[in-house]
Amino acid sequence: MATDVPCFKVILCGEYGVGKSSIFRRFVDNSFTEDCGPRSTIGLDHMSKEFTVNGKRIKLELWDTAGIERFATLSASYFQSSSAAVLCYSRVDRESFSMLSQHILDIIMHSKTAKIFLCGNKRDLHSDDEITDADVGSFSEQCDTVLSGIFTISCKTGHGLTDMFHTIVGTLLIDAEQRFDPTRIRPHESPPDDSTQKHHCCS
Ligand SMILES: Nc1nc2c(ncn2[C@@H]2O[C@H](COP(=O)(O)OP(=O)(O)OP(=O)(O)O)[C@@H](O)[C@H]2O)c(=O)[nH]1
Ligand SMILES: [Mg+2]
Repeated sequence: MATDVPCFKVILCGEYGVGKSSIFRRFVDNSFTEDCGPRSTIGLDHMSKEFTVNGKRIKLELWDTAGIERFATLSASYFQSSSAAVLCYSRVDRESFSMLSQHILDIIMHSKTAKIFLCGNKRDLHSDDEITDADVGSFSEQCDTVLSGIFTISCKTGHGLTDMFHTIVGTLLIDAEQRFDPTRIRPHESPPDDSTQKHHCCS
């Protein structure tokens, strides 16, 4: 059945083990698996869900792949027509944090349209070398306007996930409305004729 509900494709990105599939599972059925079985996601998975944001119905289609896929050729189709990328790192894995710039380059290279949202997962865990808010702050300053939002979540406790999905969807909706703002389209206005243009040009 045809539906007028706008749909946004959102992809999960980031190093292996940061919790992309855990975010996906929270999204799908609000579950969490401590032991995910085989270590890495193989291939692709996607699932869509409808939300109501600011009184508007929208569909979010979330895509998951393995962190290792960064090096594989399926990248192009994964990124294709995505509205947003949730770029994940683990708060207790500094390596995953230092790889963020590389992932940002990948996203920008493969998708002209995707807004990038930074997501620090495993907030429930602590380590001596954990990523601090100051680390995140200075990284986002370096990124200038590249990041459209910054979140800290825990897939284990569920902290911050609903808020993250709602904020992402809200941001995408506002962006889409601004780009297709009907008040900026004036269909009944005649284009300036040649004489008008000449008048301006020669005056
Ligand atoms: N304590 C804690 N563990 C988490 C959290 N999120 C994920 N994990 C665990 O981290 C491990 C890796 O999570 P995945 O969701 O498989 O990570 P991934 O990014 O999909 O990994 P790849 O598919 O290999 O790229 C699993 O054992 C999860 O249970 C969290 O918020 N807190
Ligand atoms: Mg995975």
